[in-house]
Order: sequence, then structure tokens, then C-alpha cells
Amino acid sequence: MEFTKTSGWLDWCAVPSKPNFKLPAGAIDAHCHVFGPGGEFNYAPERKYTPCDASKHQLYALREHLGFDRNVVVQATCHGADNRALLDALRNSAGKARGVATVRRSVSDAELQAMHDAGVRGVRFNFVKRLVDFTPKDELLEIAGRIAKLGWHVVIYFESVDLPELWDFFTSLPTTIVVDHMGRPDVAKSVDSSEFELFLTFMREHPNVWSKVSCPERLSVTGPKALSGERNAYADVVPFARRVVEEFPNRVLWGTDWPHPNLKDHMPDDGLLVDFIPHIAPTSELQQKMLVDNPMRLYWPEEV
Ligand code: 0GY
Repeated sequence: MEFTKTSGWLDWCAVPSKPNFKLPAGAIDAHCHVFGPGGEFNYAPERKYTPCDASKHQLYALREHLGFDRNVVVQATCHGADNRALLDALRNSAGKARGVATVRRSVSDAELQAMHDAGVRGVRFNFVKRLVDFTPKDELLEIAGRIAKLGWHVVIYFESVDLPELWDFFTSLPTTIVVDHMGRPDVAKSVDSSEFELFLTFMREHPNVWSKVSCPERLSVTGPKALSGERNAYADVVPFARRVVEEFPNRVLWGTDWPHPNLKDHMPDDGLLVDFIPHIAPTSELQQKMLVDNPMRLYWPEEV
């Protein structure tokens, strides 16, 4: 079937630079997506955007180019709860990709088991209103209870202003919880603002909560321009991500977010994004935890 991209949609960067930062051996890109290809895996009728295609082959080529060893592929909302493209990517990864799916209450135990066998280790609950329609909390709790039995975790995506309202629901979840992109802080505010402090408190009080310190390109106000000729793009996001990494070194993950859905101003150079890492995780010990040890514990525990 033919699809027309959402107007103004930016395609992913076809020629990313080589990062200066050398990733540690076994590094995992723990947040990325595949889109279609739409001709093979239709985009969901209920989607809020239509992306450009971004295939598993292109994702795995980027992994080699940047120097990652493995991927965690996260179901994107343009595929709804149709996980075929995700499962196809996992099954064709030679064991180098695991995944996070989106499911509805109607999913059968046999379908969950088939997803587990393909490499799914989590489900994503999305609360970003521009991306999804509302799902009742009792449905999400029911799903969380079922996937907990498989040893999976829940990935949550929300805007920072919505954390107070969602707090009780999040803290009632029975699994490990992984927050996408630090709960999307407003980086125009101070890193000491009450809003970001609430997020840190959320992590402090709940040892089952982890965070992806990803997506500077999505959170940044100053944008990709480098200061003083260095490869230090998205500098305004650094204090936020660094604070999370330094306080919770055993509960942070990092990912490229390739192919970067819904960016309207600029498309990041993925090589430059990798060069963001040493600014937020300045020691080799922190880098090893964030890029290798933590994602291995969550997604490949049998190898740890
Ligand atoms: C991200 C961010 C976004 C989109 C999605 O599944 C999605 O459509 O996650 C966004 O638009 O902020 O993590 O990819």
C-alpha cells in the first residue's frame, strides 16, 4: 500500500558522521525504532503520523557505522499494537536485538509467548497525547500483571507536566519501569527546578524506576550547534542527563532514537548524538554501566 508522509516530515540522516567517541565493547543502543517498510508492514489506521520508511537493514547498518553491538527496538506508535515489523526485526537480528512491544488487553498468552521467543522483554505505555489515544488504566494494569509473569518490564513515555497526575498509577505497577527520555524535562527551566526535582524524587523513592537519558535533540532548546568548535551539540540538555547518570548509574540507559520520529526543526546527525555520551557520562565506569552493563541486565539477563 502507498503511504504519504506527514507534511514537513524530516527523513533520517542518510550519511551520519563517524563519532569521535569510541563506544565500549558490547555497547547497546537501547532506544530505536523501525518504521515499516509500509509496503510490507502497514502503518496502523489509528496512527497520529505517517513516517518515512526506516527498515531493520538500515537500523542494523547504522549500528555497525556507529560502533554499537546490539539494539533494543521499541514499538513506535505509527504501528499501534501491530508488532509485526518489530518482531520481524528481532527475528532477523541474529540475536543482536531485543524489543519492547505495544499490546492490548485482547493479546493472547500464546501471542505473548511468541513475542518473548522473538526477543520482546517489555511493553510500552504511552501517555503523550499527541501520539496516542487514551487507554484506560485498568487495561494497562491488567497487561502489566500479565507481562510481569514473563519477567518483562514496562516502558513509560510521558511529558514532565503530567508526572504528578500519573504518579500513583506508575507507582502501582508491579514491574521494573523504564522512563523514556527522563520524562521529557523542560530544559529551559533550571536543572534545580521543582519539576525536574519531582522526577529525581520519583527515581529516588522507587528503586524499580530506570531512565533513558536519551533524546537531547528532542529536548534541546539551543539545538545542535556546537560551542567553541567542539562536537558538543545539545549542551543545554547535558546538566539534566548528567545529573540522572551520576545519581543513578545503575539504572540508566541510552539510545539514539533513530529514525527520530516527529522532529520538525532539524534531523540529528547520529554520529554527533554519540558524541553527546561522554558529556553526560564522563568516566569510563559510567559509560560501561549505561551502555553495556545496565541494558544487558534488563534485556539479556541470561548472559550476565
Ligand atoms: C520517541 C519519541 C516520539 C515518538 C514515538 O512511538 C513513537 O511514535 O516514540 C515522539 O514523537 O516524541 O521516543 O521515538
